[in-house]
Amino acid sequence: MKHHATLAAALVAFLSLPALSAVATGQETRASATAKLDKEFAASDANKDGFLSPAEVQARMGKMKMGGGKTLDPVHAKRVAALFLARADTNKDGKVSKAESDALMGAVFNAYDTNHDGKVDGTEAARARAAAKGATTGQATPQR
Ligand SMILES: [Ca+2]
Ligand SMILES: [Ca+2]
Repeated sequence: MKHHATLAAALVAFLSLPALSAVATGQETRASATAKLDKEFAASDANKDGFLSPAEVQARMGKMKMGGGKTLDPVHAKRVAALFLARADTNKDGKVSKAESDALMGAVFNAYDTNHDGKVDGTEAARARAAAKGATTGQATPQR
């Protein structure tokens, strides 16, 4: 199992799959990705305590629109949520703070910004989408 690719892809699926889809021919910068993350975090933090609980992440995953306007089924939503929690919750308190979320987004952004110019362009975004799709269908796409 390709843990790194799967977990990174889970984060991309959580944060920016719709965003990346929208910019298929454009570019995502670190600033624009961060802005989307801020919105996504706020939208996911249902009880507004500043942390994402497993239940909040799972609920958000379950509502997320995937390709073709379909939403994730509960089994996959739970799986992707668990992957996200496992990767993002670095202090292991069972919830994801904004700082933890930001740190993981930065790492994932760097992973997809393969030419390290501070932007994820159309090609890089397409790769990220393919990996995210793999994570949500259970078929992780190898990354290099
Ligand atoms: Ca919360
Ligand atoms: Ca935590």
